[in-house]
Formats: sequence, C-alpha cells, structure tokens
Amino acid sequence: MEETQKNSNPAQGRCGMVTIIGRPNVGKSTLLNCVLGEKVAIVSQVPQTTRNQIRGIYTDERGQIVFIDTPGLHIGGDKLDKFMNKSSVGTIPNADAIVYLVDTSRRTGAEEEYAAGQLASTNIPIVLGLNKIDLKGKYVPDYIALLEKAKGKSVQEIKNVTLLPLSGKTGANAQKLLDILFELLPEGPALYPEDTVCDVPQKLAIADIIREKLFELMKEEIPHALTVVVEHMQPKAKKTMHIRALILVERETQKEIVIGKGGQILKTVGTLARQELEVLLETKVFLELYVKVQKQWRNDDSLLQELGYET
Ligand SMILES: Nc1nc2c(ncn2[C@@H]2O[C@H](COP(=O)(O)OP(=O)(O)OP(=O)(O)O)[C@@H](O)[C@H]2O)c(=O)[nH]1
Ligand SMILES: [Mg+2]
Repeated sequence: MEETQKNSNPAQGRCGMVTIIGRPNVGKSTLLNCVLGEKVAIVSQVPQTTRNQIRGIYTDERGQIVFIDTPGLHIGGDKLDKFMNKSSVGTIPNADAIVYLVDTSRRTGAEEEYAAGQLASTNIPIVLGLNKIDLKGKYVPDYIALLEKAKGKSVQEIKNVTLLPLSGKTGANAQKLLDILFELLPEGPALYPEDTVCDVPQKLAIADIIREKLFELMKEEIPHALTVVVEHMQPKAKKTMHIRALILVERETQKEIVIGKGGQILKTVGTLARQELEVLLETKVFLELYVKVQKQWRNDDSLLQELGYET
C-alpha cells in the first residue's frame, strides 16, 4: 500500500466514525485491513467470522477516519446471533457515514433484504460498496435495486448515496473510498493519536487470532459452534508471554474434531497462532490451548459478556 503522509496536526482535519455493515462474508474485514494497510481484523472464508465490533483507525493529512468493522448481519435465533446483529445495527445512529458493503458476485436474498432494510430510515450518508468487483460484478444491478426498494426511491432521488465498485482483495478503489469518506466527515480534532491503528481489547484480539486459525482448518459447521476465551496472560522469564486459551465447543464429537488425530489440528492451530501472536505482541509466546464442551455457550449470558457482548 502507498505510504500516505501522516497528519502532523490532527486538530485541523476532519474526523468521524464510519461503520462498515453488510451481511456475512461480503468482505468487510478484508476491506478494513486493505484501507489500513495492516491486519486489524480476522478474515476467513466462513460466514460470521467477525463477532465483535473492531475499530480500525486511518489517519493522514486530511484527518482521521475511525472505521468500525461489524459482525455480518444475518438471520439467526440464538443469543449470540441477536447480540451480533444488535452490535452491528447499533453502530448506525452514531456514524457520520455508512459503508454498506455487498458481494456483487453473489445473489441477493432474504438476508440481504434484511441488511438493506436496516438503512431504510437513516439520513446518514451511505456509500454502497459494490465489493468483490474483481469477480466481475454480475449482480451489481440487483444490489442497487434492493437499496432502492429499501429506501422506496430511485438512487438518483436518494440523498447522500454514493455507489462505488470496490475490491478489498485487489485494493481497487480503496483510495477512492477514502476520498469520498473524507468529503463526508465533519471537521474536528482526531479522536485517537495519529499512530493508533486499532482499538480492540487485547484479550479479544488474541482470542480472535486463535479463532481465525481454527476457522482456516475447520469445516463449515464447526466454526459457529466454537469460541475462544483467553483465560490467562502472564509475562514469564526470558521475555516470554504465557497465554492460556480455552476453546469451547458444543458437542463431544466437535471436541474430537478440533483436537484432531493425535492432537494434530490443535497443534497446527497452536503453531500458526503463536507465530502471529509473537509478531503482534513483539515477544516470544508460550501458547497453551485446551478444549472443553459447553453445550449452550451461545446462549450463556455471562460467557457472552466475557466475550465482549453487552447482555
Ligand atoms: N474475490 C474477492 N474475495 C474477497 C474480497 N474481499 C474479501 N474476499 C474474501 O471473502 C471472504 C470473506 O471475507 P471477510 O473479510 O472475512 O468478510 P466479512 O464481511 O468480514 O465476513 P463476516 O466477518 O463473517 O461478516 C474471505 O475468503 C475473503 O478472502 C474481494 O474483494 N474479492
Ligand atoms: Mg468480518
């Protein structure tokens, strides 16, 4: 990514909050990492990867954009689903601009109608991010039509809507997105010091990195049934950080799959996560992972609270 000149006097630029919303797997986290030029949010091929709001901060001579990457909007019945949706929708009223991101290589559908419906009554400026344009954008017109349906007007009549083809994967139009957003933001002092890139509680960031590695190795169903809780973090001798993390699953059979034959999967996850954690924490890491079955964790209020959800 191009080096941008840093904001030497953040008090004189523009500053505001931009929420990135959309259904799962459309590429919200990838786009955030792309515009920041740094990995702040985990990414996977599995829908519903992001489970908490992730703040990523972009600063240049024009000011500061505080991006909020949100869990994908989806239809689901348990408490975790409800918290995830609430957490996403809840960012809308406080945003100065909304990036409504869609996957133009996939058909629209009931879930997309639900996502677009969240924007029906807001007057906050919207950038319709027509993402994954590198895959040719077959369904672009359908997404425009869906937003028009949600708003009850044609795009030309909707105030404050900008259409932008994008690719978080190739970086196409990422700079253009920043240009558009800076135009939309109010003038004001920066909210974060100019060298801040991410604002996520450390234990959640660590748990997410471990979860990302599990998602990479697991098949479709199991990811939703598992979560990671960092239970313990303590610096030890020889500049090593000792981290103990618990992987919760819903069934005994899932526990077996997560551990793998002869502990192979868990071992691979541990190695991959440790390597990334050592870069993040700039220290050697001793990572201890263990797996436990807890049937109803997705409906357990106190656990969900520990995982960062308001219950
Ligand atoms: N071809 C292509 N693939 C992309 C693009 N952006 C993201 N992807 C892929 O799409 C998948 C989902 O990306 P994420 O960034 O995790 O999507 P998300 O919207 O954050 O998903 P949730 O956190 O589950 O809501 C990953 O496999 C990405 O590599 C893009 O612009 N083009
Ligand atoms: Mg995500």
